[in-house]
Amino acid sequence: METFWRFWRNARNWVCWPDIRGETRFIIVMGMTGSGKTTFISQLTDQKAEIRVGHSLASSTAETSRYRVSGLKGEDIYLVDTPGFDDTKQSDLDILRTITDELAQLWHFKKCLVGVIFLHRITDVRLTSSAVKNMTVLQKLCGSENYGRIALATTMWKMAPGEEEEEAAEQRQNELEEYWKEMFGERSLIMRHKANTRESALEVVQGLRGRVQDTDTQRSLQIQRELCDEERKLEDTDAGHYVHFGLLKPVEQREMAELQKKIKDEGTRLGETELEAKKSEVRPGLKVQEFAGKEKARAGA
Ligand SMILES: Nc1nc2c(ncn2[C@@H]2O[C@H](COP(=O)(O)OP(=O)(O)OP(=O)(O)O)[C@@H](O)[C@H]2O)c(=O)[nH]1
Ligand SMILES: [Mg+2]
Repeated sequence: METFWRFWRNARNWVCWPDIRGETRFIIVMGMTGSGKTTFISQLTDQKAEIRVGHSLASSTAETSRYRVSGLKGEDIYLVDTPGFDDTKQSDLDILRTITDELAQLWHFKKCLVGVIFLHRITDVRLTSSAVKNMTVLQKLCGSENYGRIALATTMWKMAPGEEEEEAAEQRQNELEEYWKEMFGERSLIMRHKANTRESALEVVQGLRGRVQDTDTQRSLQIQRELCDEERKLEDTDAGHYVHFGLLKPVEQREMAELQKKIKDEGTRLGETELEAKKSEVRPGLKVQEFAGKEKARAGA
């Protein structure tokens, strides 16, 4: 029922928004909380009054919102702001649901999705588990066939002033690029959003727009295929499975993965029963995760 109401709310949102014509293109902006997603979008849109950059320690963006890139000739591009995982106010599952709802809507209403811009702070001196989680979810949402529709860009270069800091930041960028190339197989666009200006942000948007063919935009992302075409529940998608079960012990994760593979390979009812049994076995772990998320939200409220 909840899913129905969420879907209806979003559907009404599309219908009641006359600005969005059939040829409008969309780009999703993702990244860790505080990576500068909203700031990046605010540099490109005239909808300044609606947009809220977060200057406090708490996560800022809780919902997805669409903003039109201003000043583009002959083309309508909307950027979709999203919350980042490891938010201080919501659980990862809620965030995933928010993002996947938007992606499902785009596919359902046949909107043209160019791809995803993923932002990462160059000032982060370690690749934290949170950063890895955000990138892994990105992989699983898109699917390897769509890695060419991803732009990976670093932000916050201005916070590394001075020759030494700049050099250290360049060194991190090189390491990060190696890591990204391993994860995304050299197909994604890698950029520096260095100047933190409209021009620099526009370069990233146009860089991605320029390399994605219209035929590519007609292909579903992995999560769109899983949710809309295969009608899977979120927890049974690759990304959902990762966020749901990512915190389980490795042995439990392996058992779950083996059972899922068995179902896929053999399509057996037995495999499904076993999977359900395994899910109830690990459910207490999931409950702890959900509870922790809700507690976090309560503390932030
Ligand atoms: N120096 C510098 N500061 C930035 C940059 N991008 C964002 N900031 C600052 O970083 C803080 C967080 O920026 P946001 O744009 O709200 O980050 P976000 O990714 O949208 O964060 P959530 O909504 O919480 O997920 C704000 O104080 C921004 O002014 C950048 O490129 N350079
Ligand atoms: Mg934000």
